[in-house]
Amino acid sequence: MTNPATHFTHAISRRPGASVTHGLRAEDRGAPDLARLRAAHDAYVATLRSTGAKVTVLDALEEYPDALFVEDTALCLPEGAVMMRPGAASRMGEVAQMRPALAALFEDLRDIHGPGHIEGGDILFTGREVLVGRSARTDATGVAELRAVTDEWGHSLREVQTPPGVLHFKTDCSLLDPETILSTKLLDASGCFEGYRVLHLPDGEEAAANAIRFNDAVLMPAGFPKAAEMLSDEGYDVRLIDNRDCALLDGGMSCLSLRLNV
Ligand code: CIR
Repeated sequence: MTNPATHFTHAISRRPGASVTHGLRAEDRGAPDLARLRAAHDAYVATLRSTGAKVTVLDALEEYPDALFVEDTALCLPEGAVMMRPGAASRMGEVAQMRPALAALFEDLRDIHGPGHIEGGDILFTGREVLVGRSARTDATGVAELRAVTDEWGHSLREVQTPPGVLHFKTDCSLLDPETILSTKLLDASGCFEGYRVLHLPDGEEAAANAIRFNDAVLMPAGFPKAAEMLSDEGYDVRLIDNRDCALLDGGMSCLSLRLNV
């Protein structure tokens, strides 16, 4: 049997709108190049499809500049999906826009009602547990509301801490296989990955931490040669995606899709 944390029948992504140039960013390093970002997004979707998965690409949402970062709107588990409640006020409305797509696929669809907040970028499902990093976007109340659902579904949820100044937990880590995590040294130093094999990003290439294992491929941002070589040497099928423009908006490989089995 394949592991539902690494192997997927489907993914959902959303075409970037022209308004993506106004997306949220912690630090302004310039606006993304729309044409180049769209080309990179097309390549990302094609790479997901090349693994045999069905990928649904939803229409752009101009009123939500960050809507291409669909991962933050929901958590998909084998038992069902949970609609999130983003901590970024400008992103709250993205959840209702995603709901119909998931309602068509999942019989059991839950909602985080609040008052807490939680974003999908702070959640790493490893197959053996659900790790949730508290962050500026994800608070204790939001985590507690998710825990009620994951308890019911029989998953153990462990609350950990996203390092200060890091947008999301998964900005700094990825699951490479059910036993192996790719992590920055900074995040791993918190001890949150005890019991896993951890591969550290080479110094200076921490920005490659947000990768995804998707079926037999590992998608990672181009431009980090030492990290790519390390993963290839470990036997992973590394596929490089141009992430220059999404990186200006603090986005990476995981943010651009919801990955699921139905
Ligand atoms: C934001 O600040 O919400 C977006 N500009 C980036 C979201 C990245 N999402 C993710 O890491 N899951």
